[in-house]
Amino acid sequence: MFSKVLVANRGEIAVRVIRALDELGIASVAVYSEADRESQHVKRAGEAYLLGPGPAAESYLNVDKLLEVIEQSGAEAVHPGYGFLAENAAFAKRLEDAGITFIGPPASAIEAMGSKTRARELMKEAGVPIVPGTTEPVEDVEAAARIAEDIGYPIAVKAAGGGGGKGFRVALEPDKLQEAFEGAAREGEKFFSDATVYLERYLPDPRHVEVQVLADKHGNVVHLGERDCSIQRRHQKLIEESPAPQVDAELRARIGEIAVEAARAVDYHSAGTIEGLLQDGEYYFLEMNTRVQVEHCVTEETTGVDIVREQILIAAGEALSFGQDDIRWHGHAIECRINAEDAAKNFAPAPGTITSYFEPAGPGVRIDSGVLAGSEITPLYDPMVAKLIVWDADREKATRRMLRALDEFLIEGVRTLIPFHKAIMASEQWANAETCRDLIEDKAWLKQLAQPKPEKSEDEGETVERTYLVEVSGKRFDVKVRGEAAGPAAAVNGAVRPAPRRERRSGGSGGGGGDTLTSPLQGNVFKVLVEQGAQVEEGALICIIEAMKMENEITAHKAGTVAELPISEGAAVASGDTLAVIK
Ligand code: MV4
Repeated sequence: MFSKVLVANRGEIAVRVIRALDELGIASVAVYSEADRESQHVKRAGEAYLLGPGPAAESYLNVDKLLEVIEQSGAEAVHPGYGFLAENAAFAKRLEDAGITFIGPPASAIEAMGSKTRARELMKEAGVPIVPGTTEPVEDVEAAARIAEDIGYPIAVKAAGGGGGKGFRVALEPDKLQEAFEGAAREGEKFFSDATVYLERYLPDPRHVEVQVLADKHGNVVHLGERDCSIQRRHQKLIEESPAPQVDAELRARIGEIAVEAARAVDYHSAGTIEGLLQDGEYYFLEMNTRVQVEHCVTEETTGVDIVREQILIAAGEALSFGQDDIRWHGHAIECRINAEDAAKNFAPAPGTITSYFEPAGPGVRIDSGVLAGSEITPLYDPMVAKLIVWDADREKATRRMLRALDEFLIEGVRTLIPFHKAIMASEQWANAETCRDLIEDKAWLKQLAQPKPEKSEDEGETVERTYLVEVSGKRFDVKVRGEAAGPAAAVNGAVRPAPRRERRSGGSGGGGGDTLTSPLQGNVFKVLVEQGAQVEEGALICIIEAMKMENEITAHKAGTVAELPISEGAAVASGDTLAVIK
């Protein structure tokens, strides 16, 4: 067994891995960026090393610096978490070459599954069902048009280097194919330096169902059942559950076997996930994620298997201590991702400092998070603040428990998806186990989730909400007072009236003062959707800023005329930069 392991990640997953290491009696080494000096993962680890400045390219993705720290610390193995270097075959290979154990699959398996066309080819050979379509790259639009006639419309065009929905376009009919083809190729080139695309039949209303597998280095492979992750927005999963509502024991055994075959086909070891589409009882392989996933927790809750601990034991060469027949599933688990985002404003990132933080607890409640009161949610990284996972005997009870836990969860200072999750959990669509796609796209429905400005708001003239204790004839009432940020409510509180600000710094898609729309984050302008002089409504899409491989929609903070538009596609912007002036 290892005596010291380095965790090459941050946030909740770094804390999760450190917890597993603690329980195994293994010393932990954290790494951090300048933006993460005060982060929980740093404080919880046995020792910690600075990697570099905030941007991931200069810190969490800096392989040379990481190798230096690995040597300096004497760590024998590295856990990559998810994101960052987790599915980087070159990184896994460099560790292998340096005699350091990568707590993950062999570099060859990462590579094989990294190319989606290669993965489809391998799976087809192994007898794993794939979505009907090509396993070879499609040369050009003309070739695509010929092949598409055979597959039949609608057609999904996907980038070979993609995954998770990047470089995914749909052509509903032949005259839309060129646009879809070029869009997918462009995005593939941009994000993966690979313009290769392939075609699939587009399934109109599938469920996203994925199977968790564990494989050791001795040829033992088991599956831990499935998760349903159909509630997504722009390919970002928001809610996951296990078991999948549409999967019974028989189907579970069938798709479990498919997943085990898929893992065997690439000589897999470690934890992995086979993602697929389920439609009308048919299961089709989509891609394999060669890492521990954000949503692994729901499977841990229903099976009792500690997936991260198993990853570490497998990497150390131990054989799995259980077989397929030992796996039993109990009850129902649901996970809600608590992101610092504003659902009422196109899910715009809502970075800031968490001023109050109180986690729910009680029976069947689990929180995986990396923050406390005082933590800063920086626009540099993923906006996930915490994962709220509940378990109960069945789906209906788990839903009530989730609603109760969401009610207990108090996060102040930043806007979060808590109101969004409450609304989904209380919806008829969720109760009927529908994908809720119409709700997530319904601007009017989302608008009613608008949250008052966080208490610390420095924007004048905006509504904030505060809670006061009032006793009337000895009975206690919590009275919520909504008022102007620097108005009477603040005066009652004894707060100092903040100086008016000339410009909003964290604009983006917030409401409020001034004509200037500023960037809430650092990134690159991916698309500009308006022209100078255009009339826009409040909430209209102005541009898309790409940061950390995520596309962030920036919407107009007010209605008016676009008087200035000092941005162009491809240009870099910093947080606070002016994107548009709307008069
Ligand atoms: C598809 C699809 C329909 N047909 N592929 C790809 C990445 C992942 N985020 C979902 N992806 C899809 N691939 C074909 N051939 C539909 C989706 C899809 C989806 C599937 C199930 C549940 C929710 C979804 C949301 C967006 C896209």
